[in-house]
Amino acid sequence: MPSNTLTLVQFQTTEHIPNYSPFCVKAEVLLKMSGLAYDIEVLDDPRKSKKGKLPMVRDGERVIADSEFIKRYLIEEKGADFDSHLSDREQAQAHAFSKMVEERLYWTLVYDRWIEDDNWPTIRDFWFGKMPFPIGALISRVARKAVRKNLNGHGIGLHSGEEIYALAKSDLNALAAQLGDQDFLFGDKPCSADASAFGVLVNADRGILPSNMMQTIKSYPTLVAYVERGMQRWFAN
Ligand SMILES: N[C@@H](CCC(=O)N[C@@H](CS)C(=O)NCC(=O)O)C(=O)O
Repeated sequence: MPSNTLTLVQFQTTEHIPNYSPFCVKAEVLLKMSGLAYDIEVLDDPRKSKKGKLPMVRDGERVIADSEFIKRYLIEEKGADFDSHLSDREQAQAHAFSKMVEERLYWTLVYDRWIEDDNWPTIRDFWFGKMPFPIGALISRVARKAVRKNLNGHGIGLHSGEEIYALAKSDLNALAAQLGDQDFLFGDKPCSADASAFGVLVNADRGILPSNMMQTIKSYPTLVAYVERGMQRWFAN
């Protein structure tokens, strides 16, 4: 029986990384930033969630699906304040940065993990390896096909790997330039855009799932330090 009214429903956590889903990390960071108490429930099949994806938050009878609506819910219904220390212009820039990270950089990571042939066997074994043969092999093939379709629907999957990594680099360049010598994207205090950026960057920097981005991000010492700062601040225990 959960002891807190708020429950974050997300994929299995691991010792290597807060969550292999950047959006689940984002939601958990927002919860931590809000100071509200919450429980965690693991759901490994996102099809069972309200919108077919994770994360999701449960508050008593209410179910809020999607990290952006979770953010809104925390602000509007729970009094959380993530961005009021930013000027209107900074809030607009923070919004643009979080959308760049979620709507573009995230998809380069998805490509990297699921489509890049060198990485796929590790990813396949990690997600589907525990399923009995031939079910795991079959489901992994169907899942990869669905991811490929999603990437093509987004448009990014129509590019070559080289082009996709170039797009990723331009997003990483923008993040590194915005960060400069600050602790967080807009100064010494984190805002909601940091929850989005940290979610993707910690996935690019850490964990046992290989990705091309993992190599790339090492050439951005400020981003690596940013990930470490976020880990210390939000996931030290
Ligand atoms: N817009 C959603 C995106 C969530 C999302 O894409 N979640 C992925 C994991 S990172 C998921 O659940 N994928 C499962 C699927 O598509 O089957 C949010 O902000 O929460």
